[in-house]
Amino acid sequence: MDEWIRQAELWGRQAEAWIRQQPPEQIYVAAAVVALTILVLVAASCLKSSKPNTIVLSGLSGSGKTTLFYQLRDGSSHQGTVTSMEENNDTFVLHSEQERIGKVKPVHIVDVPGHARLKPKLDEVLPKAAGVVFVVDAQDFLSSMQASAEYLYDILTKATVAKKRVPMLIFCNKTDKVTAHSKEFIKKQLEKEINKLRESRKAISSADISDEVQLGVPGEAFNFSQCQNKVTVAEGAGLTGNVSVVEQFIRDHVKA
Ligand SMILES: Nc1nc2c(ncn2[C@@H]2O[C@H](COP(=O)(O)OP(=O)(O)O)[C@@H](O)[C@H]2O)c(=O)[nH]1
Ligand SMILES: [Mg+2]
Repeated sequence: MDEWIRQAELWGRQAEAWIRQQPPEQIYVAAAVVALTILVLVAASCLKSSKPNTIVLSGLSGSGKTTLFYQLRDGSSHQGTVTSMEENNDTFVLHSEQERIGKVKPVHIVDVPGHARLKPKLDEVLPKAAGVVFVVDAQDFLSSMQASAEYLYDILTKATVAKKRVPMLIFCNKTDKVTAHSKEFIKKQLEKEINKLRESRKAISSADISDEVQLGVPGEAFNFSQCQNKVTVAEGAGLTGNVSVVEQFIRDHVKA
């Protein structure tokens, strides 16, 4: 033990003598390089950890959010779950990527129940969102169209979504049913409904308007390409596992 300490002391003295021999500029440059490297590494790790990895599942209740959540996580639909009031909130590696070799970044997915009294929850999760999946029941579309468009309008006019350009995927679900409407039809109808909402909300006295962002181009019929954030429409079925468009959307916006 004593010997070790003596050896260490010897090395310490040798190192000190060596440093004294070096021109001082060289020491300063070396110290500056070390300091700079540490700074860059710290900054890089800060940037990395602040990148959001949260995907928000939204949409009316009954549209299929919970089914989609389980399908993404477990690769099965957990049949028998009733339309729920509780939210699902979990961080996991997508089921479809569990077999992939190498590192896969886990995704944080929040399923926000569509019940009106739970909607404040959205304001809490949207600022952290890397993307929003808006689930629409394509089979029972017509009866829920108006309510669905209103909910969608509320999300698209949020500053946390529009200004931060949070990408959105409108997922036309339940297309395993032959009577389901096509995504082209759903897109057109939702645009029409949002156009109507825009007009009617303009008519309300400005004091009552809670919209944070004006949607679309004044004087032009609304369509999703006018949104500041990117809005895409795709179809699939959570129940039968046809969710690859959702998985792709997640991977595009939560970098592995
Ligand atoms: N045919 C069909 N039914 C589905 C699909 N996804 C969900 N459902 C059904 O729709 C109902 C509501 O689903 P759920 O996930 O609870 O909706 P949530 O209220 O949005 O969470 C359940 O009976 C599901 O089995 C689908 O892709 N196809
Ligand atoms: Mg649910």
